Amino acid sequence: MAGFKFSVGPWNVHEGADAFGPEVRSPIPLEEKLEKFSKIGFSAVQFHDDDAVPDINRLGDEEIKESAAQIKKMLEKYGMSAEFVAPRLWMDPHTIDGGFTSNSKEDREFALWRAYRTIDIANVLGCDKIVLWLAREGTLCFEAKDPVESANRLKEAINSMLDYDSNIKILIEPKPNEPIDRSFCPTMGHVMGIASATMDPSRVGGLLESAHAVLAGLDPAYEMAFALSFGKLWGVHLNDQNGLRYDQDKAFGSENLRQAFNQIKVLVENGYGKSGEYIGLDVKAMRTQKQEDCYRHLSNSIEVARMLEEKVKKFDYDFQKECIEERNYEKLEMYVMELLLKG
Ligand code: XUL
Ligand code: MN
Repeated sequence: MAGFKFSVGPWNVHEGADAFGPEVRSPIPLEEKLEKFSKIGFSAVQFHDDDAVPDINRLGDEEIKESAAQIKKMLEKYGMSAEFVAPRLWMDPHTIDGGFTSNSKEDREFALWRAYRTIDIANVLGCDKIVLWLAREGTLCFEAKDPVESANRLKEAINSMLDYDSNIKILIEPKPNEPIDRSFCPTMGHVMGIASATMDPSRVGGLLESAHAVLAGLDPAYEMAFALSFGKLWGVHLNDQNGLRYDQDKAFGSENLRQAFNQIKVLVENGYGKSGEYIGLDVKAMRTQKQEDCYRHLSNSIEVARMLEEKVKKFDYDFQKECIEERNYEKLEMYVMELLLKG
């Protein structure tokens, strides 16, 4: 059977509110989600700091660790691990103008405080990966922030985190837009550039989300491959996206099967997972989905990833070589179509 280990975030089972309409499903307690996740086949959970410690802003540093210890026990009960913790630097009144690149010194300090607490939580949960989705580190109005200073602020914030804890690894999850108009770190190339400029490049890498790459007009498989070539693909968020729209987080493979196949192909061919990396999903159920079947997008995505892994195993590398020698890429392309379409 499939060799990949899968992870998921509690936010992937959500209430279905969107920018134009209210919630359509009722909230599910974290423990119930964890139990269901383990039954579906997930072995790890991705957390935001306040997924693990809901009242984080109101608690002292030690209380935050005590609260995280409860989650650790809950994970153990269901035989699950924590994959990463990510500071949620986009919901708070202090992060209206961004976190690490906010124009307000006080808000930048708040962002770092949350980043340090995120590291504390990760330590309690027993994981060394900190994910930075830099949600509002960009602008709605180009002239509102100095872009050079902003890139420097990002590097400084990452250095402060690396300095705070000598074990943690930082995975930047690039996204070109939404909720901001333009991001300071939109692609995996930017992530590699920032990583190389930090005080310890060996501890800064990337997490590639398929939909974010599509939003940047790029191929997710090539974005993954680029990070792999630096030995820095430490996480993925598989999902799908219908072109340049809002961030859709559709079930993996549901829009572009060939693109999904090539993501799995790149991961399999490069031994992704051999150092303990998870196949993370970041998928959301459609707003129309009823409460009673609100985990189906997750089991569907795992199923598609596994089926595509089987297709990758069937890939005929001798035939590929023959086509390449003949420079007959039409023949190669049809072979891929047949592989995907025939049983
Ligand atoms: C947002 C997104 C986040 C990150 C974690 O687009 O993908 O859920 O994955 O903060
Ligand atoms: Mn994501």
